[in-house]
Amino acid sequence: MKDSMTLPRRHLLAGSAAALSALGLAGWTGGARAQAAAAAKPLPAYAGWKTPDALIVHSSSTLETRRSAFGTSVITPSNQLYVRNNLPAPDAAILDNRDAWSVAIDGVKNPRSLTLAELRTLGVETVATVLQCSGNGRGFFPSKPSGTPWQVGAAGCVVWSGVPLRNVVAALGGLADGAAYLTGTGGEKLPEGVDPLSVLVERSVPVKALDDALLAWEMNGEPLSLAHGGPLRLVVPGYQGVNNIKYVKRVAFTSAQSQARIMSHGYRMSPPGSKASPDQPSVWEMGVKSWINGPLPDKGALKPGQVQVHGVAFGGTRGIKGVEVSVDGGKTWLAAKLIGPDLGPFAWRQFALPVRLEAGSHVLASRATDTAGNVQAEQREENLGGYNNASWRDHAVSVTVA
Ligand SMILES: Nc1nc2c(c(=O)[nH]1)N[C@H]1C(S)=C(S)[C@@H](COP(=O)(O)O)O[C@H]1N2
Ligand SMILES: [Mo]
Repeated sequence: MKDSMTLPRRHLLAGSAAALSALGLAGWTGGARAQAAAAAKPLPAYAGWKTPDALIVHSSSTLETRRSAFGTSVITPSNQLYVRNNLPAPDAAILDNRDAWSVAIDGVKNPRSLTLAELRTLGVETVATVLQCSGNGRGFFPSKPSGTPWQVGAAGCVVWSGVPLRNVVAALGGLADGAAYLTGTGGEKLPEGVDPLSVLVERSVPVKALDDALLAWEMNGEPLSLAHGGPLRLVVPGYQGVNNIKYVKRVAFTSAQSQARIMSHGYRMSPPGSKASPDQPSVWEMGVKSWINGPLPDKGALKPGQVQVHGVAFGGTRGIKGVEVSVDGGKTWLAAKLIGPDLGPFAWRQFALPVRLEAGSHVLASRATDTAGNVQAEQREENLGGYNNASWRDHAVSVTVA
Protein backbone atom coordinates (compact mmCIF):
# COMPACT_ATOMS: atom_id res chain seq x y z
CA MET A 1 0.00 0.00 0.00
CA LYS A 2 1.56 3.29 -1.06
CA ASP A 3 0.98 6.87 -0.04
CA SER A 4 -0.73 8.82 -2.79
CA MET A 5 1.72 10.71 -4.96
CA THR A 6 1.51 14.48 -4.63
CA LEU A 7 3.39 17.45 -5.99
CA PRO A 8 6.34 18.09 -3.67
CA ARG A 9 6.45 21.55 -2.17
CA ARG A 10 9.84 22.27 -3.71
CA HIS A 11 8.11 22.34 -7.09
CA LEU A 12 5.77 25.04 -5.81
CA LEU A 13 8.76 27.02 -4.58
CA ALA A 14 10.60 26.59 -7.84
CA GLY A 15 7.44 27.58 -9.70
CA SER A 16 6.98 30.77 -7.73
CA ALA A 17 10.63 31.70 -8.04
CA ALA A 18 10.34 31.30 -11.81
CA ALA A 19 7.20 33.42 -11.85
CA LEU A 20 8.94 36.14 -9.84
CA SER A 21 12.01 36.13 -12.03
CA ALA A 22 9.73 36.57 -15.06
CA LEU A 23 8.46 39.72 -13.33
CA GLY A 24 12.03 40.87 -12.70
CA LEU A 25 11.67 40.20 -8.98
CA ALA A 26 14.19 37.35 -8.67
CA GLY A 27 15.91 37.33 -5.31
CA TRP A 28 12.97 38.88 -3.52
CA THR A 29 12.70 35.74 -1.41
CA GLY A 30 10.21 37.09 1.13
CA GLY A 31 7.74 37.43 -1.69
CA ALA A 32 8.57 34.01 -3.08
CA ARG A 33 7.93 32.46 0.31
CA ALA A 34 4.64 34.29 0.77
CA GLN A 35 3.52 33.21 -2.67
CA ALA A 36 4.51 29.60 -1.97
CA ALA A 37 2.61 29.71 1.32
CA ALA A 38 -0.46 31.01 -0.49
CA ALA A 39 -0.16 28.16 -3.00
CA ALA A 40 0.29 25.53 -0.25
CA LYS A 41 -2.63 23.24 0.50
CA PRO A 42 -4.71 24.04 3.58
CA LEU A 43 -4.83 21.69 6.56
CA PRO A 44 -7.60 19.06 6.35
CA ALA A 45 -10.51 19.62 8.76
CA TYR A 46 -9.68 16.74 11.13
CA ALA A 47 -6.23 18.31 11.65
CA GLY A 48 -7.34 21.92 11.38
CA TRP A 49 -6.11 22.60 14.94
CA LYS A 50 -2.50 22.04 13.89
CA THR A 51 0.06 24.81 13.31
CA PRO A 52 0.15 25.37 9.52
CA ASP A 53 3.58 27.04 9.53
CA ALA A 54 5.13 23.95 11.14
CA LEU A 55 3.77 21.53 8.55
CA ILE A 56 4.17 20.57 4.91
CA VAL A 57 0.77 19.46 3.59
CA HIS A 58 1.59 16.72 1.06
CA SER A 59 -2.09 15.70 0.87
CA SER A 60 -5.12 15.66 3.16
CA SER A 61 -3.84 12.39 4.67
CA THR A 62 -0.11 13.15 4.77
CA LEU A 63 1.19 16.07 6.84
CA GLU A 64 4.93 16.41 7.53
CA THR A 65 6.67 18.38 10.28
CA ARG A 66 9.10 20.92 8.84
CA ARG A 67 12.70 20.15 9.75
CA SER A 68 13.07 23.70 11.09
CA ALA A 69 10.02 23.20 13.34
CA PHE A 70 11.63 20.45 15.45
CA GLY A 71 13.52 23.16 17.33
CA THR A 72 15.61 22.09 20.33
CA SER A 73 13.06 20.54 22.68
CA VAL A 74 12.68 16.80 23.22
CA ILE A 75 8.90 16.44 22.88
CA THR A 76 7.18 17.17 19.57
CA PRO A 77 4.13 19.32 20.30
CA SER A 78 0.94 17.64 19.12
CA ASN A 79 0.05 20.58 16.90
CA GLN A 80 3.33 20.11 14.98
CA LEU A 81 3.33 16.29 14.79
CA TYR A 82 3.06 14.58 11.38
CA VAL A 83 -0.11 12.74 10.34
CA ARG A 84 -0.49 9.73 8.09
CA ASN A 85 -3.83 8.11 7.29
CA ASN A 86 -4.21 5.21 4.87
CA LEU A 87 -8.01 5.61 4.93
CA PRO A 88 -10.14 8.68 5.64
CA ALA A 89 -10.18 9.37 9.40
CA PRO A 90 -13.37 8.21 11.15
CA ASP A 91 -16.13 10.67 12.02
CA ALA A 92 -15.22 12.93 14.95
CA ALA A 93 -18.38 11.67 16.69
CA ILE A 94 -16.36 8.63 17.87
CA LEU A 95 -14.83 11.02 20.43
CA ASP A 96 -18.22 12.11 21.85
CA ASN A 97 -18.25 9.33 24.42
CA ARG A 98 -14.67 8.13 24.78
CA ASP A 99 -15.37 5.79 27.68
CA ALA A 100 -17.90 3.86 25.59
CA TRP A 101 -15.33 2.96 22.89
CA SER A 102 -14.82 -0.78 22.95
CA VAL A 103 -12.02 -3.02 21.81
CA ALA A 104 -12.33 -6.77 21.24
CA ILE A 105 -9.52 -8.86 22.71
CA ASP A 106 -9.05 -12.26 21.04
CA GLY A 107 -6.46 -15.00 21.31
CA VAL A 108 -6.58 -14.95 25.11
CA LYS A 109 -8.03 -17.61 27.44
CA ASN A 110 -11.22 -15.56 28.03
CA PRO A 111 -11.77 -13.41 24.94
CA ARG A 112 -14.19 -10.47 25.29
CA SER A 113 -14.70 -6.80 24.49
CA LEU A 114 -13.64 -4.14 26.95
CA THR A 115 -14.72 -0.53 27.04
CA LEU A 116 -12.25 2.28 27.50
CA ALA A 117 -13.85 2.85 30.93
CA GLU A 118 -12.99 -0.75 31.87
CA LEU A 119 -9.46 -0.48 30.46
CA ARG A 120 -8.79 2.52 32.70
CA THR A 121 -9.30 0.29 35.76
CA LEU A 122 -6.68 -2.28 34.67
CA GLY A 123 -3.59 -0.11 35.06
CA VAL A 124 -1.88 2.95 33.71
CA GLU A 125 1.63 3.65 32.49
CA THR A 126 3.33 6.47 30.62
CA VAL A 127 5.94 5.92 27.92
CA ALA A 128 7.75 8.27 25.54
CA THR A 129 8.25 6.89 22.04
CA VAL A 130 9.47 7.97 18.65
CA LEU A 131 6.50 7.69 16.31
CA GLN A 132 7.94 7.45 12.81
CA CYS A 133 6.49 6.47 9.46
CA SER A 134 8.58 3.74 7.84
CA GLY A 135 8.59 5.94 4.71
CA ASN A 136 10.34 8.78 6.55
CA GLY A 137 13.39 9.62 4.41
CA ARG A 138 11.79 8.22 1.24
CA GLY A 139 12.33 11.64 -0.34
CA PHE A 140 16.10 10.97 -0.31
CA PHE A 141 15.88 7.79 -2.43
CA PRO A 142 17.24 8.60 -5.91
CA SER A 143 15.02 5.79 -7.23
CA LYS A 144 11.96 7.96 -6.38
CA PRO A 145 9.75 5.19 -4.98
CA SER A 146 6.04 5.93 -5.27
CA GLY A 147 4.58 7.29 -2.07
CA THR A 148 4.95 10.50 -0.10
CA PRO A 149 8.51 11.89 -0.46
CA TRP A 150 8.91 12.47 3.29
CA GLN A 151 12.26 13.92 4.33
CA VAL A 152 12.79 13.91 8.13
CA GLY A 153 9.41 15.12 9.34
CA ALA A 154 7.28 11.96 9.29
CA ALA A 155 8.43 11.47 12.88
CA GLY A 156 8.11 12.92 16.34
CA CYS A 157 8.78 12.07 19.96
CA VAL A 158 5.60 11.94 22.02
CA VAL A 159 4.39 10.77 25.43
CA TRP A 160 1.58 8.22 25.69
CA SER A 161 -0.54 7.21 28.64
CA GLY A 162 -2.65 4.10 28.73
CA VAL A 163 -2.88 0.57 30.05
CA PRO A 164 -0.07 -1.93 29.44
CA LEU A 165 -1.53 -4.53 27.08
CA ARG A 166 -0.02 -7.31 29.21
CA ASN A 167 -2.30 -6.23 32.09
CA VAL A 168 -5.29 -6.68 29.81
CA VAL A 169 -4.06 -10.11 28.73
CA ALA A 170 -3.53 -11.11 32.37
CA ALA A 171 -7.05 -9.94 33.27
CA LEU A 172 -8.42 -12.20 30.50
CA GLY A 173 -6.63 -15.33 31.69
CA GLY A 174 -3.40 -15.04 29.72
CA LEU A 175 -2.52 -15.82 26.10
CA ALA A 176 -4.26 -18.67 24.32
CA ASP A 177 -2.03 -21.43 22.96
CA GLY A 178 -0.21 -20.77 19.68
CA ALA A 179 -0.08 -16.98 19.93
CA ALA A 180 2.78 -15.90 17.65
CA TYR A 181 1.64 -12.44 16.58
CA LEU A 182 0.00 -9.42 18.15
CA THR A 183 -2.50 -8.20 15.55
CA GLY A 184 -4.23 -4.80 15.79
CA THR A 185 -7.19 -3.65 13.68
CA GLY A 186 -8.11 -0.04 12.91
CA GLY A 187 -11.67 1.17 13.38
CA GLU A 188 -12.13 3.10 10.15
CA LYS A 189 -15.31 2.69 8.13
CA LEU A 190 -14.28 0.77 5.02
CA PRO A 191 -15.22 2.01 1.57
CA GLU A 192 -17.97 -0.06 -0.04
CA GLY A 193 -17.61 -2.17 -3.14
CA VAL A 194 -14.02 -3.22 -2.53
CA ASP A 195 -12.50 -6.29 -0.91
CA PRO A 196 -12.23 -5.32 2.79
CA LEU A 197 -8.81 -6.96 3.05
CA SER A 198 -7.51 -4.66 0.31
CA VAL A 199 -8.11 -1.55 2.46
CA LEU A 200 -8.38 -2.68 6.10
CA VAL A 201 -5.66 -1.24 8.35
CA GLU A 202 -4.62 -4.34 10.25
CA ARG A 203 -1.06 -5.14 11.23
CA SER A 204 0.72 -7.98 13.00
CA VAL A 205 3.91 -7.73 15.01
CA PRO A 206 5.80 -10.54 16.78
CA VAL A 207 4.11 -11.38 20.08
CA LYS A 208 7.24 -10.38 22.02
CA ALA A 209 6.11 -6.77 21.44
CA LEU A 210 3.50 -7.48 24.14
CA ASP A 211 6.21 -6.71 26.73
CA ASP A 212 6.02 -2.99 25.91
CA ALA A 213 2.71 -2.46 24.06
CA LEU A 214 0.16 -0.04 25.42
CA LEU A 215 -3.49 0.74 24.73
CA ALA A 216 -3.17 4.51 24.91
CA TRP A 217 -5.86 7.14 25.45
CA GLU A 218 -3.66 10.20 26.07
CA MET A 219 -0.86 11.79 24.05
CA ASN A 220 1.30 14.64 25.31
CA GLY A 221 -0.95 15.16 28.33
CA GLU A 222 -4.24 15.43 26.45
CA PRO A 223 -7.01 13.02 25.52
CA LEU A 224 -5.94 11.41 22.24
CA SER A 225 -7.05 13.46 19.23
CA LEU A 226 -8.88 11.97 16.26
CA ALA A 227 -5.91 12.75 13.99
CA HIS A 228 -3.64 10.58 16.17
CA GLY A 229 -6.04 7.71 16.76
CA GLY A 230 -8.40 8.73 19.55
CA PRO A 231 -10.17 7.53 21.51
CA LEU A 232 -7.82 4.52 21.73
CA ARG A 233 -4.57 3.53 20.02
CA LEU A 234 -2.35 0.48 20.07
CA VAL A 235 1.16 1.78 20.73
CA VAL A 236 4.05 -0.60 19.98
CA PRO A 237 7.17 1.16 21.27
CA GLY A 238 10.20 0.88 19.00
CA TYR A 239 8.18 -0.30 15.98
CA GLN A 240 7.57 1.68 12.79
CA GLY A 241 4.51 3.96 12.77
CA VAL A 242 2.25 1.69 10.73
CA ASN A 243 2.21 -0.86 13.55
CA ASN A 244 0.72 1.70 15.95
CA ILE A 245 -2.95 1.18 15.13
CA LYS A 246 -5.26 4.19 15.52
CA TYR A 247 -8.91 3.90 16.60
CA VAL A 248 -8.06 0.34 17.56
CA LYS A 249 -11.18 -1.85 17.63
CA ARG A 250 -9.63 -5.31 17.93
CA VAL A 251 -6.45 -6.76 19.34
CA ALA A 252 -5.87 -10.42 18.60
CA PHE A 253 -3.10 -12.86 19.48
CA THR A 254 -2.86 -14.94 16.35
CA SER A 255 -0.86 -17.88 15.04
CA ALA A 256 -0.46 -16.23 11.61
CA GLN A 257 -0.01 -12.68 10.32
CA SER A 258 -2.99 -10.65 9.16
CA GLN A 259 -4.19 -11.34 5.62
CA ALA A 260 -4.87 -7.63 5.07
CA ARG A 261 -2.97 -6.28 2.07
CA ILE A 262 -1.28 -3.60 4.22
CA MET A 263 0.37 -6.53 6.04
CA SER A 264 0.84 -9.14 3.31
CA HIS A 265 2.18 -6.87 0.54
CA GLY A 266 2.37 -3.33 1.92
CA TYR A 267 5.29 -2.21 4.05
CA ARG A 268 7.58 -5.02 2.95
CA MET A 269 11.32 -4.60 2.35
CA SER A 270 11.05 -5.67 -1.29
CA PRO A 271 14.33 -5.68 -3.25
CA PRO A 272 14.44 -3.16 -6.12
CA GLY A 273 12.90 -4.62 -9.26
CA SER A 274 11.01 -7.29 -7.32
CA LYS A 275 7.30 -7.52 -6.47
CA ALA A 276 6.11 -7.12 -2.89
CA SER A 277 5.36 -10.46 -1.29
CA PRO A 278 4.62 -11.85 2.18
CA ASP A 279 7.97 -13.67 2.42
CA GLN A 280 9.93 -10.38 2.45
CA PRO A 281 10.68 -8.71 5.81
CA SER A 282 7.94 -6.46 7.15
CA VAL A 283 8.70 -3.02 8.60
CA TRP A 284 8.70 -3.79 12.31
CA GLU A 285 11.41 -2.62 14.69
CA MET A 286 13.08 0.67 13.89
CA GLY A 287 16.85 0.87 13.52
CA VAL A 288 19.35 3.38 14.86
CA LYS A 289 18.99 6.79 13.22
CA SER A 290 19.73 10.47 13.76
CA TRP A 291 19.58 13.74 11.90
CA ILE A 292 20.54 17.36 12.34
CA ASN A 293 17.79 19.94 12.88
CA GLY A 294 20.07 22.97 12.93
CA PRO A 295 21.71 24.89 11.56
CA LEU A 296 19.73 24.45 8.32
CA PRO A 297 20.33 26.11 4.96
CA ASP A 298 16.81 27.52 4.64
CA LYS A 299 17.57 30.80 6.43
CA GLY A 300 20.34 31.67 3.98
CA ALA A 301 24.07 32.02 4.66
CA LEU A 302 25.43 31.81 8.22
CA LYS A 303 27.96 34.28 9.64
CA PRO A 304 31.45 32.86 10.30
CA GLY A 305 31.86 31.82 13.93
CA GLN A 306 30.46 29.37 16.45
CA VAL A 307 27.23 27.46 15.81
CA GLN A 308 25.50 24.76 17.83
CA VAL A 309 24.97 21.75 15.60
CA HIS A 310 21.95 20.00 17.10
CA GLY A 311 19.54 17.22 16.29
CA VAL A 312 17.84 14.04 17.46
CA ALA A 313 18.92 10.39 17.69
CA PHE A 314 17.07 7.19 18.54
CA GLY A 315 17.73 3.48 18.57
CA GLY A 316 14.28 2.04 17.91
CA THR A 317 13.88 -0.50 20.69
CA ARG A 318 17.20 0.51 22.28
CA GLY A 319 18.55 3.69 23.83
CA ILE A 320 21.33 5.85 22.42
CA LYS A 321 24.94 5.47 23.56
CA GLY A 322 26.37 8.39 21.60
CA VAL A 323 26.20 10.63 18.56
CA GLU A 324 29.06 11.87 16.41
CA VAL A 325 28.90 14.96 14.24
CA SER A 326 30.88 15.73 11.10
CA VAL A 327 31.25 19.14 9.49
CA ASP A 328 33.18 17.80 6.48
CA GLY A 329 30.68 15.39 4.99
CA GLY A 330 31.79 12.40 7.02
CA LYS A 331 35.60 12.58 6.60
CA THR A 332 36.14 13.31 10.31
CA TRP A 333 33.83 12.95 13.31
CA LEU A 334 33.56 14.58 16.73
CA ALA A 335 31.59 13.30 19.73
CA ALA A 336 28.46 15.40 20.34
CA LYS A 337 26.96 15.85 23.79
CA LEU A 338 23.65 14.20 24.63
CA ILE A 339 21.52 16.95 26.11
CA GLY A 340 18.09 17.19 27.70
CA PRO A 341 16.19 14.51 29.60
CA ASP A 342 16.55 10.80 28.84
CA LEU A 343 12.94 9.68 28.47
CA GLY A 344 13.81 6.00 28.08
CA PRO A 345 14.91 3.62 25.32
CA PHE A 346 12.01 4.34 22.96
CA ALA A 347 12.32 8.14 23.00
CA TRP A 348 14.81 10.14 21.01
CA ARG A 349 17.78 11.90 22.57
CA GLN A 350 18.77 15.39 21.67
CA PHE A 351 22.41 16.03 20.85
CA ALA A 352 24.46 19.19 20.37
CA LEU A 353 28.00 20.10 19.40
CA PRO A 354 29.45 23.62 19.32
CA VAL A 355 31.69 24.09 16.28
CA ARG A 356 33.37 27.04 14.56
CA LEU A 357 32.46 27.36 10.92
CA GLU A 358 34.60 29.53 8.65
CA ALA A 359 33.54 31.00 5.32
CA GLY A 360 32.75 28.37 2.73
CA SER A 361 30.31 25.55 2.39
CA HIS A 362 30.05 22.76 4.94
CA VAL A 363 28.30 19.40 4.88
CA LEU A 364 26.97 18.63 8.37
CA ALA A 365 26.16 15.03 9.24
CA SER A 366 25.34 13.05 12.35
CA ARG A 367 25.87 9.38 13.12
CA ALA A 368 24.30 7.66 16.13
CA THR A 369 25.29 4.51 18.04
CA ASP A 370 22.73 2.58 20.09
CA THR A 371 23.33 0.98 23.49
CA ALA A 372 24.08 -2.39 21.82
CA GLY A 373 26.85 -0.77 19.74
CA ASN A 374 24.98 -0.67 16.41
CA VAL A 375 26.19 2.29 14.37
CA GLN A 376 23.89 4.23 12.03
CA ALA A 377 24.64 3.13 8.47
CA GLU A 378 26.15 5.39 5.84
CA GLN A 379 23.93 4.00 3.08
CA ARG A 380 20.21 3.36 2.82
CA GLU A 381 19.02 -0.18 2.12
CA GLU A 382 17.56 0.08 -1.38
CA ASN A 383 14.00 -1.20 -1.56
CA LEU A 384 10.93 -0.81 -3.71
CA GLY A 385 8.79 1.13 -1.23
CA GLY A 386 11.44 3.53 0.03
CA TYR A 387 11.20 2.27 3.62
CA ASN A 388 13.56 2.34 6.59
CA ASN A 389 15.94 5.06 5.37
CA ALA A 390 18.44 5.61 8.17
CA SER A 391 21.40 6.62 5.98
CA TRP A 392 23.47 9.33 7.68
CA ARG A 393 24.69 10.51 4.30
CA ASP A 394 21.15 11.02 2.98
CA HIS A 395 20.27 13.03 6.10
CA ALA A 396 23.29 15.37 5.94
CA VAL A 397 22.70 19.09 5.34
CA SER A 398 24.83 21.52 3.41
CA VAL A 399 25.20 25.04 4.84
CA THR A 400 26.95 28.10 3.47
CA VAL A 401 28.96 30.49 5.63
CA ALA A 402 29.68 33.91 4.17
N1 LIG B 1 -6.20 2.86 12.03
C1 LIG B 1 -5.08 3.32 11.44
N2 LIG B 1 -3.92 3.29 12.09
C2 LIG B 1 -2.79 3.76 11.51
C3 LIG B 1 -2.81 4.26 10.20
C4 LIG B 1 -4.05 4.28 9.52
O1 LIG B 1 -4.17 4.70 8.37
N3 LIG B 1 -5.17 3.81 10.18
N4 LIG B 1 -1.65 4.69 9.59
C5 LIG B 1 -0.40 4.15 10.14
C6 LIG B 1 0.79 4.81 9.62
S1 LIG B 1 1.31 4.34 8.10
C7 LIG B 1 1.50 5.67 10.39
S2 LIG B 1 2.99 6.27 9.85
C8 LIG B 1 1.00 6.14 11.69
C9 LIG B 1 0.84 7.65 11.67
O2 LIG B 1 0.49 8.11 12.94
P1 LIG B 1 0.02 9.61 13.15
O3 LIG B 1 -0.92 9.97 12.05
O4 LIG B 1 -0.57 9.68 14.52
O5 LIG B 1 1.26 10.46 13.07
O6 LIG B 1 -0.23 5.58 12.03
C10 LIG B 1 -0.40 4.23 11.66
N5 LIG B 1 -1.63 3.72 12.20
MO1 LIG C 1 3.51 5.20 7.84
